[in-house]
Amino acid sequence: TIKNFVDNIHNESYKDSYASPCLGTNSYVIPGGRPAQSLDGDWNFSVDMYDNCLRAKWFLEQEVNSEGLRVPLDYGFDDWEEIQVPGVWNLAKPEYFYYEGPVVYSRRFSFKDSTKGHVFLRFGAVSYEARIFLNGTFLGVHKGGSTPFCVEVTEDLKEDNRLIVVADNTRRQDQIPSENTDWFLYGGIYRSVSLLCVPQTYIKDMKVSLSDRKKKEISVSVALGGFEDFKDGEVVFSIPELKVVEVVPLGADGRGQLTVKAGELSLWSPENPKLYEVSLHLRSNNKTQDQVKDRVGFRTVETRGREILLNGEPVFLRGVCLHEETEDHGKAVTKEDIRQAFDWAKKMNCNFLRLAHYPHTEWVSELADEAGLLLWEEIPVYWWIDFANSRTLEDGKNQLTEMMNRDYNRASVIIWSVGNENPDTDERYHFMKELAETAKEFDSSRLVSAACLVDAVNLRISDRLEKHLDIIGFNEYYGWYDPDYGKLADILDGSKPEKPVVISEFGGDGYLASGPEGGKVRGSEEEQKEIYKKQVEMFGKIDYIQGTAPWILFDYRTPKRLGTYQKGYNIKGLVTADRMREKPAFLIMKEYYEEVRKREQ
Ligand code: GCB
Repeated sequence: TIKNFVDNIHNESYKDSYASPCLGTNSYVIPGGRPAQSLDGDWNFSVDMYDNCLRAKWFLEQEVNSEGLRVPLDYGFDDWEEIQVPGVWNLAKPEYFYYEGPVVYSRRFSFKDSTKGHVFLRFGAVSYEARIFLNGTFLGVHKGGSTPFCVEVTEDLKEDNRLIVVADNTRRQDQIPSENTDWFLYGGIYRSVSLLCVPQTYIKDMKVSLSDRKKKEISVSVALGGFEDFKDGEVVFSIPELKVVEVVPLGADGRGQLTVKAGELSLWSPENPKLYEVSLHLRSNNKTQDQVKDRVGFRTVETRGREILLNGEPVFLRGVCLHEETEDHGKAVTKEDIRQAFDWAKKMNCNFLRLAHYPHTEWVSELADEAGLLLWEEIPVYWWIDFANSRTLEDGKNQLTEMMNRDYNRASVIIWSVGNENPDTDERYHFMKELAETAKEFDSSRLVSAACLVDAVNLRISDRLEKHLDIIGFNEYYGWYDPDYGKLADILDGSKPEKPVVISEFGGDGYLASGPEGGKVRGSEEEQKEIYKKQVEMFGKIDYIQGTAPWILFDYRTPKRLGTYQKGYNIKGLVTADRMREKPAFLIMKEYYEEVRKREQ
C-alpha cells in the first residue's frame, strides 16, 4: 500500500499508461447526416493542474482502492462546477482566462441501444490532448487541437454512463503548434460531442469529387466498417437531382470505387454555389441497413503556368485571413459568428478566405459551400516546429489527414496549406516536403500551398519547398515590420516564379489614435491605411500574383502582445475585434477588389 502511494507521488511516467491507443484519421467515421445523440450541454469541470485524475486514477471512481486505502475525496465529479460544452474554459471565469494545463470534464448520460451495431463517440475538437474514459475504462488519446476524432464505445456502454475527458492545452516544444504562436490557444472541449449509432456493417467513409470536368465525371470512393459480416448486400450511390443511381463495386477489404457520368451537372463556383444532395445506401435483404447523406458542389481547381483555374477559367483570389475567434465565444464560434465574418468578407468584395492557422470548425466550409466562398485550410505548422522529431511529423501528418478527411467533400475548399512562415532549414524542408506529398497523395483534386517567408538576403520569392507546392504563398510586411518598400519592389520585380503566387499576408497595426492624417502616428489606423494603399498599388503591376489575403479581417486576442498599445490583441484587423467598426484600410481593400473584379469581367 505504501508502495502504491509512493508510486502516485513519485511516478513521473504515469502518462505512459495513457499513451495508446492513439485516436487518429484511421479511427474516424463520417457522421454523414445520421442521427446522433448529442452530449453537448452542461458538464462538470475542474482544473487539474497536477494531473491528479490520471495519477490517482480518479476515473475508476473507487472510494477504496485495491489496497484497501480510502482515496481522496475530491473526485466527486457531480459536485463540481458546471461548464458549457462546446465552450472554452478561458471565458467561463476570469481566473481561467490564462490557464493552460490539464483539466477534467465529466458528465453522466443514459443510453438505450435499440440496434445491434457499433456506437462511436465523436468529438469535434478538444484542445490539445484529450484522454477519454468511459465507465472507468481508458479508451484512447487524441492529439492535435483542431480536428475531429472518434472512438468506439460499443463494448463499454451501459444504461447509465460516466464519461470523463482529461483535456490538456499545455504548450510543448514537440507539438504542432509549438510553444510560440501569435494567437490565443484556448482550452477545452470547444466543439460538439455526440454518440453515433451505426449497424453491424456501416458506412465509414464516402468521398465524392468531380474527376473530369469536360466529361462531367464524378468519382466516388467508399469504405465500409464491420465488413466481415456483410453478406449478399450492395452499396448504392445516388444524386436524385441528376438521376444518378449506381451500385458501387466493393473489394474484399470493404472499399469501393466508382465513376459516374452526370450529364446535367451545373458546376459550383462563387457565382453559382450549386449543391446537390448525394447519398449512399447500404442495402441487404432488400432493406436499407445504413445511409449517409451530404450536400456537395462539383468543380475543378488546377493551375496552368502562373494561373489558378477554377472550372478551367482563371480566377484571382480576392481574400482575407481569418482566425477562429470572437470576443464572446473564443474559439467556440457559432454559425452566426461565421455568417457575420462572411458578411464582412463579402462587403469587402472577397471571394476567398484564408483560414489561419489551423483547421476551423467544419461549419465554415459547409457555410462557404452555400455562400460561394473559396477557402484555404491550414494546419498549425507555424514558425518553429521540432522538425527533426519523427513523432512531431506523425502528429502533423495526422492533423493534415484528419482535416482533409473531414472536408474532402467541400467544394469551397481549394487549397490545403501545410504551414506558415517556417525557417528554410534542411529539417524543415524534409518535414514539410513529406506533408506536401501526403496532401497530394490523399487528395489529388486540390492544390497544395504553404505561406512561405521571403528570402530576405537575396530579396527574392524563393523557398526550397516551392517545388512541392502548387501555389506559392508568400507573407510580407513591408511598410510595417520593415519600412522599406524599395525591398518589396525588388522582390516583386526580381522574382521569376514558375507558379502562381498568393500574397498570403501583408498589413500593419491599426489602433485608434488621434493624430494627423497621412499615417504619421506609428501603428495608427491612418498609417495602416497608407500601408494598404502602397501595397495594393505595387501588387497591381505584378502578373504572377494570383491572389491576396491581408492580415487580418478582425483584431484578435494574443497573449504574445500584452503591452501598452496592443493590450493582449493583434490589432492588424481591418475591422475591430467586436466586429462593429471597419478601419479606414478596409475601404482600400474593398476598392482594390472591386477593381480586380471589374478587370476580370
Ligand atoms: C505573421 C504571422 C501571423 C502574425 C502576423 C503579425 O507573419 O503569420 O500569424 O500574427 O505575422 O501580426 O505579425
